Amino acid sequence: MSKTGIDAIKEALKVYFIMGSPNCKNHPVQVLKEAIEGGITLFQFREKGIGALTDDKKVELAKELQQICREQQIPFIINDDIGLAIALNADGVHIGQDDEPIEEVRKRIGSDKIIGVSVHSYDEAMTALEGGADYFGIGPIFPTSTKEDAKPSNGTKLIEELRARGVTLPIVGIGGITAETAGSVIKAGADGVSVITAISHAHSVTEAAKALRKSVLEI
Ligand code: 3NM
Repeated sequence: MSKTGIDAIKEALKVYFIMGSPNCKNHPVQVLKEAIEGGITLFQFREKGIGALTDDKKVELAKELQQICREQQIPFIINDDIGLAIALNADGVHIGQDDEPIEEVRKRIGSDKIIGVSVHSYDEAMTALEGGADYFGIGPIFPTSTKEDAKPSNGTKLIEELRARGVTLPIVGIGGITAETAGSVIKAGADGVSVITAISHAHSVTEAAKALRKSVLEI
């Protein structure tokens, strides 16, 4: 997918699944296929944590997952690794506050790609906006044990603040979100929810994705 405007991005953020091999109980290819069957709308490859693949093995897995996304017309975004995103012609990247400045990332990947930025304050959001971000990732909304260096959870406060101050850029909430809590994140002003565990560790990945989708769409 090439970037086709704010509405397409808002649509894609609705049921945003993130994973890498350390998050999966079965093979990531199988997990991704089942998640797509359940109705995810965007996929982010995030190969991080204990046992994460590196070098050629990481590239190989990224290619396999990208191919599945292409076949199913699901946008494929890469976490942090801008070089890999460029090499694979991914649909975009997601970066944090410790990564390369967004202006540099934009120059490298081009204007037609999606850039998501994790922000934790109004000021960080404004900097990302000025640098050309396509969406904000805001979290952790709830406590999470998936990201080792996650900040303390802050609920939906920042999402509400940004919307109250007139910010219209697409927002996705992240961190400890489940099908039970997804609705509250959307009600607070997010366009979608981003999850790892709620889908990747589910007994049925397909059913978990379906349940999350239902919670988001019924708001
Ligand atoms: N980023 P789960 S929280 C990747 O707060 C990530 O920016 C976060 O995983 C942030 O759905 C997080 O298993 C982990 O809680 C999300």
